[in-house]
Amino acid sequence: MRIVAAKVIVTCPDRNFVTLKLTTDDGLTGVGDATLNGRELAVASYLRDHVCQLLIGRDAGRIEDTWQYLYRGAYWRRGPVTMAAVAAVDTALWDIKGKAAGMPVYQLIGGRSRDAVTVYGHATGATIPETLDQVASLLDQGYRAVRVQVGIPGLDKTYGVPQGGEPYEPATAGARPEEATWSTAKYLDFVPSLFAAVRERFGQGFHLLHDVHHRLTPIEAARLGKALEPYSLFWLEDPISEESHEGFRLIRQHTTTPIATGEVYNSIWDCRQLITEQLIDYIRTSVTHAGGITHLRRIFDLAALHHVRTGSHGPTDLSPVCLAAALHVDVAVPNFGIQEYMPHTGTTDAVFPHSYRFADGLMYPSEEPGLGVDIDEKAAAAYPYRQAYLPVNRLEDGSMHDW
Ligand code: CS2
Ligand code: MG
Repeated sequence: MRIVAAKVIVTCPDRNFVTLKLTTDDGLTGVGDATLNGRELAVASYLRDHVCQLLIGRDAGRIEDTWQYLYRGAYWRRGPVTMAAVAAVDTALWDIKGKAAGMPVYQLIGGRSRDAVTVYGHATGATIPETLDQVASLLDQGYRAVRVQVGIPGLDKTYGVPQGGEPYEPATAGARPEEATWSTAKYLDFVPSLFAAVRERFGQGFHLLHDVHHRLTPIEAARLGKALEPYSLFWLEDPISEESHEGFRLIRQHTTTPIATGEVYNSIWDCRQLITEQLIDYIRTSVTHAGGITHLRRIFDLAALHHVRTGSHGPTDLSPVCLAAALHVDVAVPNFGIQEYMPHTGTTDAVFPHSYRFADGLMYPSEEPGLGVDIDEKAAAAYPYRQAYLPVNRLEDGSMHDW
């Protein structure tokens, strides 16, 4: 089973996606997501100009060897661009292997460890009442876990809060990133009242999550974690920027609020210390940004040894190909925690036909051979790439800050 074609498809049905499609000499195809929000063309070029030609003629069945070949062989290892490219190849090869074996991929990675995948949905609003209404709607749909975000009085834009009623998409089309203003003081003063309002109205009967989105110092995060303890959060996500692992140690010293991080990590080496020293409770690495199914399982296996559970990143800026693959991993790994689920738009779903499904707060991976997702190249061709950037954040005095 030799690879005879490797195609990179860039499409923009509402937002940009980069997909790798591999074809073998016996006509099997496999797809992999390589989308890196705001830097899509860098990964597309890495694949087109450096990787695709290396795949032609290779034995499609040698997934681990191909992973090592692309990782070690690049000499320049790790990093978001390289690992998204390696991930796309790896994911496509698992898709092909499942089709060749006539089995869904989860059967190839150990079979089911559970009947379904618990997901969390996003409730967000410019005001607390708006967010509460979204919580109510998600609970009505059967969600057992809800992430809440809210606008902060005095700040024009806040992470996770859509502008103008549009579905939330952080990257905005244009030649320059939008600039937002941030105030930690305004945020820390206001955000606990959101959790008080949620628990007061809906009680404790569901998991409650929040994404700080990398914006606090360790002591500020410790203070927030402590202030939110009465509301028994499932997790507080990305409280600080991820480079400094010591910062998590300081947070741990002050609060028992569970901590999740890892969506911007690209390899096991980025999160090994946090996992082995149990400085976090959930690891949020994703199939697309952490080197594919092969490497993600390595990270999750290490986490399983250290009481750390999975909580994969699943925003709409990762394609349905990534979500399909994530559900196969989620249903198989022993230390599953939860999966993020932001439904893609109908236009995007039409470009990426798939057979995974959502029902009553749970998701089910496809039962078809392979991953159970594909890309409709004709439909994709109708949506050319549009330059878009993630916002940047500045403090009120103009200093650059983490977005
Ligand atoms: C976020 C993402 O979903 C999340 O947890 O952190 O929405 C993140 O902002 C985007 O993926 C960035 O592209
Ligand atoms: Mg996040």
